[in-house]
Amino acid sequence: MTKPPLSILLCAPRGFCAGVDRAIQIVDLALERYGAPVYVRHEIVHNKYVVEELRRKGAVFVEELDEIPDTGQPVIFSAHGVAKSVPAAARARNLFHLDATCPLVTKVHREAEVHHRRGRHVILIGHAGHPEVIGTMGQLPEGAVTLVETLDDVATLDLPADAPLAFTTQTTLSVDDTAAIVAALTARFPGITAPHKEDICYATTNRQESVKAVAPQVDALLVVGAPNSSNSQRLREVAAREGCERAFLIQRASEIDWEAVGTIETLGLTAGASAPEVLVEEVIDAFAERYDVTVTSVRTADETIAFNLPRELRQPAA
Ligand code: 10G
Ligand code: SF4
Repeated sequence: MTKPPLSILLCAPRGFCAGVDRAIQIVDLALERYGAPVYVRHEIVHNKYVVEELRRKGAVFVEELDEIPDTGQPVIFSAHGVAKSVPAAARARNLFHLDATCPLVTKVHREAEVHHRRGRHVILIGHAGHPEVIGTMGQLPEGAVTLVETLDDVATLDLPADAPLAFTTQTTLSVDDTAAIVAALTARFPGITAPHKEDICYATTNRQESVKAVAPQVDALLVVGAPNSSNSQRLREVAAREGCERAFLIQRASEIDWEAVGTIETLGLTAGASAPEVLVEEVIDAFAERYDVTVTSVRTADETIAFNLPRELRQPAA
């Protein structure tokens, strides 16, 4: 039987960003250098496949430091960043810790600190409960940061009109939603200090741009990524907003809902910043079993950025 044709438009850039690449390398190198177990606080990045691969090599994932026994083995903090209390607790227990926080998240942490030192109250735009938001809020004393998630939150902000203010954002937000929230904030508080450079990172921005280019051209669009991955969720939303009614987030090929995807001639495909390329290939293979597939890359930006490893892992092993 002949297969129907299917044109797959593959978004580029997609998948691993420099922060994710670095974080996974930190766990891999720590395992090589110090042997198993290596403890990791929180999923190193929000991807089950990545976590399982590292677990197989000897990483032990925990949510809090008190789940770790007293040990000389390394403890790694996830790419999303941690509150100041976390390294403090590690030091108090003499735990050898390595920080896999993305340098672009650390940049936001330092910004928040500078604002606080200069007497500004910090408004953080982000999603409540997300580990990055918990980490950024935890850079400053309780009450020094107010979280806003929506335009409604901006409208109901209860702050003195003359309070010196600054805002920062989570790095993985929707570029468009955030622009609207920032516009509302600056309309209500014209004196508010903005970040020197966007806090939404280059990877988030580029992946959303590419989806914007592809979504209007396809019958359906799949985002490979985890349900707890903020940047992946945003990609699915962007596709839906660009008019692609059949936009789905899937962890891997086995989650493709063939009925929901329906009859298609064109498919858009991308992956969140924490999703490995092997899972994208798996999805293409799954379509190739049912369709005569042609794959075309739609590239909207080039990415060359790479981050240094922590000092401890750059030095040659003793
Ligand atoms: O998109 P989020 O923040 O949920 O994380 P992720 O692990 O899915 O992707 C990598 C992004 C970060 C580490 C947050 S800066
Ligand atoms: Fe860093 Fe952006 Fe990747 Fe987050 S999504 S790890 S901020 S590069």
